[in-house]
Amino acid sequence: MANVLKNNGIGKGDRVCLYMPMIPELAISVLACARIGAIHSVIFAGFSAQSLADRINDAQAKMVITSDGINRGAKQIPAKRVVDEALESCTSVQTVLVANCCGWEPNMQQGRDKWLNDELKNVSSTCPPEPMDSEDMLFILYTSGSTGKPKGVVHTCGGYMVYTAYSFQNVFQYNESDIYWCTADIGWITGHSYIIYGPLLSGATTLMFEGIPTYPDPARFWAVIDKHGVNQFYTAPTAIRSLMAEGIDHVLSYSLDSLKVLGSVGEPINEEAWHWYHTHIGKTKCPLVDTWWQTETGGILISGLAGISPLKPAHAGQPLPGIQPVLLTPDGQEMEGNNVEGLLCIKFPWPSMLRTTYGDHERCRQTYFSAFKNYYFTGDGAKRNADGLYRIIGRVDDVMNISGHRIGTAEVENAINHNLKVVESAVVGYPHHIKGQGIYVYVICHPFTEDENEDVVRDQIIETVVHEIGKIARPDKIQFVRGLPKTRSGKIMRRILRKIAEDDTANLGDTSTLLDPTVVEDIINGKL
Ligand code: 7RM
Repeated sequence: MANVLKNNGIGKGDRVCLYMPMIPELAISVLACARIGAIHSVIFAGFSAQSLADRINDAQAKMVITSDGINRGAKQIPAKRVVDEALESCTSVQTVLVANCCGWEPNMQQGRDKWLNDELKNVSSTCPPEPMDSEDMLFILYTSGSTGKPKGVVHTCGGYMVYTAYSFQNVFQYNESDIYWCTADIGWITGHSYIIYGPLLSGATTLMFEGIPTYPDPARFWAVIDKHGVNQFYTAPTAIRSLMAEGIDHVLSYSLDSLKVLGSVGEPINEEAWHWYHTHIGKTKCPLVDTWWQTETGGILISGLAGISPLKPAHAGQPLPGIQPVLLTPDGQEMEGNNVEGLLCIKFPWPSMLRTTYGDHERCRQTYFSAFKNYYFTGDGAKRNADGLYRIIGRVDDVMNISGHRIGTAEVENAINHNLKVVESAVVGYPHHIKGQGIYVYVICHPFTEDENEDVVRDQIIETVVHEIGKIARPDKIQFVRGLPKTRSGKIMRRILRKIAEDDTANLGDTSTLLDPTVVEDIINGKL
């Protein structure tokens, strides 16, 4: 595969975007890039053509690797068609390699598009690895922040690989010949660090799953665990909650005897889900590690070590050896002692910290290193309990966590505002029993025409968001309002909108500074 990349003009430092399902060719493409020093940027295949194009253009990628289609449960998604649409607005891409996944015959543009299988026939099976400096770029991964434009988080070769291997081995206590399974998609950081790099650098057997948890039935995870004798199982709270809702019967036909360690990642795990996971999947004998980290941190920073650390439901626990978290007050004072809550920052660098945001170093400095001088600011709030264990509360910025996926409220607002019916919108997260958070939209529209009503326009707005960002950003609730709560300087007061979406209207706080306090009452009355 590395030779295929080289044959198609890819060399050290070139960017290659991967837009693919969870097939072996995806992991192979990642490793092929690493071998020749090309910088991979995996784009989650649930993103729309528009989001894909934005990322390809930001990275100025020379190549895209994709597949004809994607199997998603019983459905099939035309990946190559999405790439074709994206490339209408990308000039940097010279070659598209297409893996055969569904046996389709997609449009193949002469001179640009090539079947991966054909290319693999024409190359030698040896390819010397490219010598790399430890600080050379390994990959870019786009992630959402509080602005409308996702950032290309950059990780480098040396530190990232050292830290993902170190954290993998220590957190999961992997032993030789164990079978380890992380259910994440490689389109997110968890898949990069804990399906590919951490396990493979450790010589581990890492299981890769192309399916979805509910197909052909909600027992699929448990069937795969029994079938392959999985020893370490690493998944997200949202998956646990949705399988928990399907009932215990799906679990009972499987022994799950092979399991030794359970892991959780992506969002706070609520106590109910924690106990269900620990009791019914781990049969109370498996340590459960709640791993806190971020795209930017590259690897797990706060977590128990399986079988070594004490277990406490809904607590990520202690920092890994070498990591120094602190809790700060809003004015930047370190909070001493235990039983305190504050803004989670990291005091000293660690091997896999992000090095820059691609093409905009100043943005990296501003976002992560300027809120508090000499600290890395995570964007999360956390508590340190009486025993010194950390409990992550959640984001303190305008970033939502929808089923463990990071999405900025500004991104969704930008997408909604593309709909010509929309005058203005405001987006907030609200507690959702399965997804962790759901997307709540307040929208002001132009007057409806005769054949329009709220249901029709609501569907159109959803379609706009799916088109602009992808299905992961599909709004859960859309409320039509006549005005938004704004300060005299014109700023939307999201705090108020968040409280209304959370049904916490008893504590709206001070609304006297609003331009028009009566809109708040109207919004409460129209609450969905
Ligand atoms: C790995 C990943 C990062 C954000 C982070 C948190 C939240 C992640 C946990 C968690 C509570 C956890 N990277 N988060 N893990 N919150 N407990 N164990 O998810 O860049 O996509 O998201 O996710 O808010 O800042 S990410």
